[in-house]
Formats: sequence, structure tokens, C-alpha cells
Amino acid sequence: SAAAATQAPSARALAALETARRRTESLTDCVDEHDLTAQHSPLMSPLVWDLAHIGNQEELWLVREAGGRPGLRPDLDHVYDAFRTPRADRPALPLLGPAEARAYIAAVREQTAEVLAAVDTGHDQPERLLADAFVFGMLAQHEQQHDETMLATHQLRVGPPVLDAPEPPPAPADVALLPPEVHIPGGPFTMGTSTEPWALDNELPAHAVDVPGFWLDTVPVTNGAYAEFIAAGGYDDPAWWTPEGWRHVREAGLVAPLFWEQDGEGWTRRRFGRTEPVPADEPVLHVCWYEADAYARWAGRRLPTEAEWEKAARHDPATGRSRRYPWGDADPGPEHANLGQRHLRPAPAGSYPQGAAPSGARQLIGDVWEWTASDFLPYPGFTAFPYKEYSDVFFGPDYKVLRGGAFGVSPVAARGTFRNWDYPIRRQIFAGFRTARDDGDSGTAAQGGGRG
Ligand code: AVJ
Ligand code: FE
Repeated sequence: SAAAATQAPSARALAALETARRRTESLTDCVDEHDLTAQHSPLMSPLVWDLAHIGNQEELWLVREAGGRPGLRPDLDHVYDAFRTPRADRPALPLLGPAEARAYIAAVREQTAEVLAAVDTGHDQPERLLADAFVFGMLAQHEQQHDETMLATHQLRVGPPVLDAPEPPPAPADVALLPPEVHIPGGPFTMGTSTEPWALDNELPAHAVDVPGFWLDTVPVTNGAYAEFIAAGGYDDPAWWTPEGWRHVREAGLVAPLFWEQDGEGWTRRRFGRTEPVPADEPVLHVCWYEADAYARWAGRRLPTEAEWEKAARHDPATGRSRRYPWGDADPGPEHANLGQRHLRPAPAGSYPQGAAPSGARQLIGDVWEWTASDFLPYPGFTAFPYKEYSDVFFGPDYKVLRGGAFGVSPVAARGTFRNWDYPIRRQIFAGFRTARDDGDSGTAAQGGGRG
């Protein structure tokens, strides 16, 4: 909003930290001690680990680093170091209990507020950590990222529902009239940013990338379209899969997206403790990169590269400039995108016309993370900041990039330059995809068009 743009960095940072904390509380106050300390899946930490890890990172960066203070519990650093202990082993750590963890993060936050009030967070502050309140914004994003991880833990948790949110609005009336794909003209565009104050190190620096013209799905691939791929035997035909993807789909016994259950002719799914029919018009969720890639090949198409995705989301052909969001530079509002866990599901494909890109593509930001074809690699001129373990240690062929952000992503951690990454087998994250094709390719599906 215009208000955020004119707000002092310290006020914006405090508001972002408070918003994150309210969400953290809402995700942890709704369950009992057992649910906080249990491991709901070996893929995830106990919720109480995330809770204290949030406070420990805040102590480390805001109280000790930014504030120059001795800190509260430096002895906890090793317990909450994400690199020391994989998620599956975290229940065995000497973790703070729920009451201790809550008291700890509250005590850290008191000191954070004092530090924030005392340090110069102006644009001209020479210390890069503090300028524009960057490190405070970084920690607000960190907490929100863990809130999203805790939301994924809630999705994996078995038991009666504890989360609630209103349903997203129904699809707008013009959805049936949308073209299936939009054209993005060829030419250079500016990828990444050197000016977004709270952009994280992997989004920097801005650099020109030449992207040939291509076609992109107007909306994310829906459950209905994905179900056609399943019905056409997509999981039984190696023709659609990369060799690694085929090996994985066989070994893991994948037959449908995570959480889908066959129900007669159709599909149901468990969603935050409730079972419902899989909605055909909703973007597909909980598919791994291999499944997204296989679907695209079956449809006679491919996943977009990361550069293609960002060009579609940011390039304004009228000015030649890259913008912060598909709709322009204004912070995301509820009219633009499904973000911030306002809803507990993606909105129907074709929603949010006010959030459309200049090409007409919709829902690039929000609803579902979108797998791209690209490995997670540094941009030319990348430098790790402020710590190598945010991005640097992950660069390479092991991780695929996701873009756009899902319904459970906070607006503070969603923008046209934001980069997420995960292993190509991961399905518990809130990931879907859309497909693309080169200029000049017919785009005719090998199976007679499964993009319904
Ligand atoms: C950017 C989502 C891959 O959760 O592993 C949280 C974010 N980094 N704490 C992750 C993160 C450190 C990260 N992802
Ligand atoms: Fe973390």
C-alpha cells in the first residue's frame, strides 16, 4: 500500500515482526502440548522446535548482531541450528517445552523492540544490516517462512481440525473466456533486484537476461486437468518422466498428488483435518517437481524456466521496466493475490483479475508455489549476505526453484523476485505449477490435449 511505502523502516519492521508473531501464536496456540511436541511427520520438526528456533534466530540476529547485546540464551544455539540436526532427529534434542519456548520468544521480542527503537535504520545508515531495517525485515520473513512450514506440519497432522479461515471468493465470471495461454514477447528484461530493501541475498543483484518469446499458461494447472493426466495413465508411462523421475515415481509408489485418495470414480483429499472432494477448478497442490515435469511433457509442453517466470511476473512491456509484482509496484492487497493464510486453500484458477500481469496471466503471486524448470543457482555477482546458510550452501543441481508463493505465504515474503527452492521429490510443500512452450511450438498435447 502507499502507506507502507511512506512508513519509516523501523515502523514497517515492527509491524512486520508483530504480524509474524500473531501468526506464530495462532499456529501454536490452537493445539495442545502433545501436538506441539509430537513429530507429525519425519519430514517436519515438532512445532515446538520451530517456535523456539524462531526466537533463537531473532536473538542471534536482532539482539546480539544488530543490538550488540550479550543475548539471552546463547547456549541454545546448537539445539536450534537447522544445519546441525536434520528435521527427523529434532524430537531427540533437549528442546524447550511449550511454556519455556513461549516465555523465551517473548523475552527475545522485548529486547528486539528495544534494539529497534535504539538503532538507526534509515536508508543512509552505512551498516548494511541496519539500513532500511533490513535485518529486522529478514527476521520477519524468517518467522513467516517457519509459519508456512508449521502450516505444512498442520496439513500433515492427523486429527480433528484446529485451523479455520473463510473460503476464497468464487472464480470471477470471465474465467470461461480466458485464453488458455498468454504470449510473452522475446527480448531482454531485468531479473533480480538491487533496490528492493528487504530482498534476500539470492534475489540480488539486478541483471539483464534475454528471454526468447514464449507462451505461458494463463492460470496454474488445475486439479481437473491433473486428474486427466492420472486417468490417461500418466503415472504408468515412462515416456512422460525423466529417468530420475520415473525411478522415483516407481520406488515411492506415487499414483496421485500427496493427500489424494481414490473415491469411486473421483478423488477426495484431507485438508487441515477435514476430508473433501478434490475441487476440479482449484490449482493442483502437493505435487513434486517430477510430477509437474511429467504432466507438462504429457501435455506437449514444459515447465517455464525461472527467468521466463520472472519475466512474465515483472516485465512491463509498456515501459521496459521490471516491477515488484505482476500488477505493478503496490504492496499486495486482498484484491491482488491469495497470500497470508487469509484462506486455507488456493482460490479457483482464474481468480484475482486485479492481480493479473500485463500479459493477462493470473495468480503468478499467491495461491500455489510454482515449480520452474530451473536449478537453484546464484545470479552473476551474487554475494552471500548476511550468512552463507541462507542460500549459498544450497546452490547447485540438487534443488529446483519455485516461484510466486502460496496461500500460506506472507506478503512480506512474497514478491516478483522472491526465490524458493526444494528437492525435486518434495510434496508436502504448497507447490503446484503452470506450463509453457516455445514460440513456434504447436503446443499440441501428445495425448490429444490434456489441459482441460
Ligand atoms: C527458503 C523455504 C527453503 O525453510 O528451508 C528458514 C527458509 N531458511 N530458515 C527453508 C529458511 C532458514 C528455507 N526456504
Ligand atoms: Fe530457520
